Amino acid sequence: MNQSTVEQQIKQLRQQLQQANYAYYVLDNPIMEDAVYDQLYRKLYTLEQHNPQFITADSPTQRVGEKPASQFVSLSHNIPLYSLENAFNLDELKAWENRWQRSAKNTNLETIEYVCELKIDGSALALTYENGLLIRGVTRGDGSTGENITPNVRTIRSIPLRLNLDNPPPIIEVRGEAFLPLEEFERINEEKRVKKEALFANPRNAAAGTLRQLDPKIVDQRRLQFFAYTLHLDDLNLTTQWQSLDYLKTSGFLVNPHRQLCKSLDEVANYFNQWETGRKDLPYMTDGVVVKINAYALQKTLGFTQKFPRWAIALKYPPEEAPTVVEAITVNVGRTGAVTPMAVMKPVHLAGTTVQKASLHNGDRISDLDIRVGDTVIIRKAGEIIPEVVRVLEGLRPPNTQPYQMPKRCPECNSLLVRAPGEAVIRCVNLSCPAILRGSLVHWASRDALDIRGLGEKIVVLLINNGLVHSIADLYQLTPEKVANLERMGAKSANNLIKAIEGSKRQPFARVLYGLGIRYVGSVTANLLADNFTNIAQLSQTSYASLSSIYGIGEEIAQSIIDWFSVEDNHHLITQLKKVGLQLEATQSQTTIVEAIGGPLLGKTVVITGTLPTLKRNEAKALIEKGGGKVTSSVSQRTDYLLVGENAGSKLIKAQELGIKQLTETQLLAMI
Ligand code: 3B8
Repeated sequence: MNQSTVEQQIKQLRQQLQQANYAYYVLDNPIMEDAVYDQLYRKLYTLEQHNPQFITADSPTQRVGEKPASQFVSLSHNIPLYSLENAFNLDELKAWENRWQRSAKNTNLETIEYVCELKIDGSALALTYENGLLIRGVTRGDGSTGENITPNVRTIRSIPLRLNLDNPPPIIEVRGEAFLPLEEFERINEEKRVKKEALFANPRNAAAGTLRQLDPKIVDQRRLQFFAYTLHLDDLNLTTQWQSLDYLKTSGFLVNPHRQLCKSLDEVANYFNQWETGRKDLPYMTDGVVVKINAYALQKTLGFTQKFPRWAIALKYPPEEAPTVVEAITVNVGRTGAVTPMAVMKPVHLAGTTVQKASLHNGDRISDLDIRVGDTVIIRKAGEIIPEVVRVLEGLRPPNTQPYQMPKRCPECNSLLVRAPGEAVIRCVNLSCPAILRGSLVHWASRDALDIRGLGEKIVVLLINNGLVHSIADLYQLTPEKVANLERMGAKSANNLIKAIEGSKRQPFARVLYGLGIRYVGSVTANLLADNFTNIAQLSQTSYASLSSIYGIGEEIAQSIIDWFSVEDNHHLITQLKKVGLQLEATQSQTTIVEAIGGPLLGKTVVITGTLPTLKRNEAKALIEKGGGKVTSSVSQRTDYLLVGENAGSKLIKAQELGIKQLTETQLLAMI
């Protein structure tokens, strides 16, 4: 092969690989198989190795530099890299609008355009391209001086080494956010966990830490990505931020697709609210929304303060994760006897509330995460629920800490704790443990159960400690006189409490069932039971089979109900509750499906297949359930009937093989 053919071939390969890279990393729309890419890459690599005179900086083979840097060199930014001012709510956003309007008095708000972008939680980078070629990548640093991390920047596949422009400008600076996709962040931390190295606290730290890695090979293994969001170009045909984003996209950058042009702060607020939940489904971290004035002319008029541009602001979402220090680990015994460890922490602000306690779930989780007293941890509030500890910042661990040991004995009654096989929780199984009684009473009085106002944990503890209450039924023996003797209880609150307890006798059957605190019987299941059983006697005598045939009651729930009624004390409790007048029968409206008990399909499992002549699938299902049956989706040994319609497929064949009885729609209708 002569020199010019080699050069030609190298060029062609490079072009093919560049296109493939762009399609894969930017468009997320691969144009060739990975194996094909690898083959072409290897071919290019070999050709270049034999003809080093043809190696160019923008070759895909040159993304990962050979040698680790000994240190990074500081570089001053030609144009400072400002950061953004923060607004923490919509009022502060409005205040910002008022402020910029005062400095640009004659702007007409009717014609204002804001560009909203998601605020990517990563690390800002400034990239310089000379004649289309990436020559430099620098971190933000303090805004005026950053570090030259070009070799690392080159490993980021969504950063083009050469701009995708026919006539690239002589010089252009592109700014954006380098970030680690969440999946990649988890992978890296998992790898670190295995190697027993300190974990990264969050994707932002992980991205920043990776960019400052001296060995580009390590950077290359951690697949960073980059969203471009501004450009600085001398000869500017572009007049708006929106156009610039389009320009960046055409030049070959990854631009976040979720941008939006808004004509008022109301529209901005909508965008912000929409992404508050939407962002949880994104594969990368966002911590707010960036609001920018679209028109460059107005941006120029407004200019910058010492620290920030006046024409842009970050509207932040409340943080859902925060670091704090574990001051103690305590255990809590719940009403089921489950022993739950809790971290007591230095109070910290999180998603709008002050948090001091976090659930640690169970002993296994504590040892998996190796949470110790004294550790700095990251806590997270997922939705509205109790915060949890997500990880330990092991680098901040003080000396002489000890791994945590779960207690062997119940902290309340000192009996030995038990761990059932296959379960992560340990339990106190002493039925007279005060913690269990306390938990049961608090649950009985809770809002979705009997809703007894004024009977919270503090009063429950007082009642128990003064020997006034030994079971739920004892609540109904209390009198205003007995209660008024308790500390901090006046005559009035004593009366109110007794009234509230009396009032609970009118609560419907379903709430009583829920209040009993049968394991796995939440509000929904309790309602289902009240719908299916006329009274508690009927429920207590039912079989496992008929319970589990109720749609919505799985095997675990059914077994738990059977177990509960097998305890003698529980029968005693029910007798007492009945005596004092609690609702242990379903009212009329709750018994509409009571025909199900003893229905023609009682305890039978039915699978539906094919198109039925008149009934829709959900209608057939409702009918089967009305008859006491249960509908499942696949045919097995346990299927009793196959309801067959037209064009039945593999389910029919399987049912025939297993000798399962078949039903037609007409037969079903006749039955029920
Ligand atoms: C001006 C504009 C800083 C930023 C900016 O997703 C400025 O625009 C900036 F001085 O930091 N993290 C974004 C993001 C960050 C910035 C930005 N736009 N989308 C981000």
